Amino acid sequence: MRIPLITQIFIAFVLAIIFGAIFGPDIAVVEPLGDLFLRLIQFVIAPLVLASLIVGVTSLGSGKQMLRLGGKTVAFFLVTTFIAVSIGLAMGYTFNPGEHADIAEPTPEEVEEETAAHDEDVVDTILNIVPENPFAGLAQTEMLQIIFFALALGVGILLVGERAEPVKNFFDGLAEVMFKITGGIMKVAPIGVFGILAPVVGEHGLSVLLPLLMVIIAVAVGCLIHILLVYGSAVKLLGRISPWKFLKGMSPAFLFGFTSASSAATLPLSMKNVQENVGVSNKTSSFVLPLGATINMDGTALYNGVAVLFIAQFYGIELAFLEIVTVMLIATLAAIGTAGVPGAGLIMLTITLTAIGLPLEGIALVAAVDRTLDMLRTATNILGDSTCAVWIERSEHKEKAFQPHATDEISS
Ligand code: DAS
Repeated sequence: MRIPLITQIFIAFVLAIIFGAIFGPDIAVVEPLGDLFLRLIQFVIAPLVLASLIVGVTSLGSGKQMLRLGGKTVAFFLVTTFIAVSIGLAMGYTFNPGEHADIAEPTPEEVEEETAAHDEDVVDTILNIVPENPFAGLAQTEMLQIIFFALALGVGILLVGERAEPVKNFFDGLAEVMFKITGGIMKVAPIGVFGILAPVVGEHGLSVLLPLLMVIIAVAVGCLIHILLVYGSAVKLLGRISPWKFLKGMSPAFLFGFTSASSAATLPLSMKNVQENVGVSNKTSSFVLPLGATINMDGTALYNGVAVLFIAQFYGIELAFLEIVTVMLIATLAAIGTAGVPGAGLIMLTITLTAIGLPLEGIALVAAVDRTLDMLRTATNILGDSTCAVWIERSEHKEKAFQPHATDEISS
């Protein structure tokens, strides 16, 4: 009987606590296991982001009508994702989950050095988004440059159309290969989590883990705010339907997304609910929801905001304003390349941490409670996709919109 990966990671987390508590600082001997896991994650990040982002952009399809509808849909996704990561950062600053970690406070000289390393001029940061050489950006894992390169290639493929089909197929294949390799790497995540976490507990004691509870609370409160405020007002003001009717109608998909932690697995139920209970047409839901399950991740972006601040606080690193802006940009754009499968948000967090130079070891800390966090962010992702479908339905069909109708069996 195969133990699910997320359970294996949780078992590794418990073992790390036990061994850390028993052996104390001597457990540092297992650190290379964690370092190896982190190097494996860093090894896939650049090609994974490049290929998955290009696939996300080119999944808009070609043709004027598709590009118009796709443009509106992606614009909505980007706005709500940007708001989500902002709410996540606000929750991180409100709950300060990593503040009470008793990791040794850095000396003033270290803080001076660290801050200097993070301080950058606004203009330089913005100019640095555009790579002088895209392959150099890839080689140095310059996240914003990789994202810029991927968006440019994706849009270029869309504009060239038919003749660029071989290029599109190449990146479709590369994305699939990179997801497969990432899946393989995630299989050794339990060993990596143990190798990273046990020395942290060994050196700093059990109390160092209390902040994880605060991370879960911060993400849960943030998702609730995002759902009630952002989605509630969007369906009311843009869709001109009752938020209560919308939330009630989407509740089966919301709950399935929560338990399965997979937007992709929830897609058939989301489409059924949004058509039968909310009244969005099959045409609109068949375009918006599959696209949303692939490139729209409000819950994941919100989680990124909380987790980045938690890890910075945990390691006593003060983020500069520009780094906060970078996090918002990365979390918004990287969501396009994050797959709707369990644990995808953890990979996206790696991208954000790499972009602003925060310790990747923080991944092992949040990985331990990732399953709970994944349920919260996936359920939010589901509602984000259907909120967009409500707006598109109203904007495309005006007064003829929202005729609830039975759906024939939707192929998953
Ligand atoms: N589990 C992902 C999803 O299916 C979200 C995530 O991992 O952040 O939407």
